[in-house]
Amino acid sequence: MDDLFNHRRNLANVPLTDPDKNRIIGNGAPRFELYHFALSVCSQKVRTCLAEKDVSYIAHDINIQPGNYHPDYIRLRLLGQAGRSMARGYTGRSSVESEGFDPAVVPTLLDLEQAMVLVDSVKICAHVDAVCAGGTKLIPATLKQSIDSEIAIVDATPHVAILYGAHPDGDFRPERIRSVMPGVHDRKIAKLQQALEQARGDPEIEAAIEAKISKERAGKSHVARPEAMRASVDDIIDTVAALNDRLDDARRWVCGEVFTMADVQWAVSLFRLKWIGMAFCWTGGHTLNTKSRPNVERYASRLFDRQSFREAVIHWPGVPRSEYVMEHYRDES
Ligand SMILES: N[C@@H](CCC(=O)N[C@@H](CS)C(=O)NCC(=O)O)C(=O)O
Repeated sequence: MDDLFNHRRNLANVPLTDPDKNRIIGNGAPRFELYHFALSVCSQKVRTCLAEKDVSYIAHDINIQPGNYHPDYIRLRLLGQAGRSMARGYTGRSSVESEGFDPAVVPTLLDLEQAMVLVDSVKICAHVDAVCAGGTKLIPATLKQSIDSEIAIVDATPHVAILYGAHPDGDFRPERIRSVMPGVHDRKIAKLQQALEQARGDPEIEAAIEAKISKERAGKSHVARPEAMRASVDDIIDTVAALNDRLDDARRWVCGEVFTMADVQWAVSLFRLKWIGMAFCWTGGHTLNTKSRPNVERYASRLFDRQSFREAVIHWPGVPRSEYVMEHYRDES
């Protein structure tokens, strides 16, 4: 396994030479290598987790838009598939647990000490917390059950649907997203078809790319169906309302007095909602949701002030700003 790990890692890293996008984060010898994308929510969860743990890692910011499917990256990622079935359908969610394994996404984490390839931000974050003694203990055994239950809720939130698709009764997404998303699935499929032609003769990569094409076709159909998009947005509004009911003044963080992995995941999720124009889930005053959710509002502002989150998301180079989050950049000189 170590030979295969090293071989695939070396090949995947050949094109990753731009020093601004391929750099070491933190001090000391890096224990991990992370393939990620600045704007990707799942990458943001992992970066925030790594910042909380205060570990050093090699970060490769790979451009996944509109689909930079380098076969050597896919080959490396496939080492982390671990028997999971490939994702072929689309519900607007990206949970590996419910949707399956996608060979052409970020994040992927390498544990260089264990020669291990990890896919799925949920599993990656749990692994990092388990093997790194330093920094914040993010999954203390006494809170594991409630942390897992919060993480499952965030993991099942249809973040992907609201990025790629417009609400049929009014597109609230930032202007930059509204202008680039039309036709995105067709552009991804075209790129994948090119990659498929290049991969002919390598059945492992062919199967992976064919599965990804099926998923993108299903994605195209989801965002084109008004009832599917309405359901995705309603699902998120309900999820935030339920979070509001679980939070109260006595709880600083979602599982109690200590900051945990559940807060890492909620920070990223709630910031994405705000970034995309869905802060109305807790501020109310919108035709899609009139009710305010004050517990979520207070909780979100605590999360967005967290140092790890500011470093890994708000001020991470390459995370585009949307008109909805400009207040978080006011302190810049
Ligand atoms: N649940 C998976 C999701 C991975 C995923 O869907 N990543 C997205 C970004 S958040 C991606 O790379 N999308 C690019 C594409 O599908 O082409 C995880 O947490 O690792």
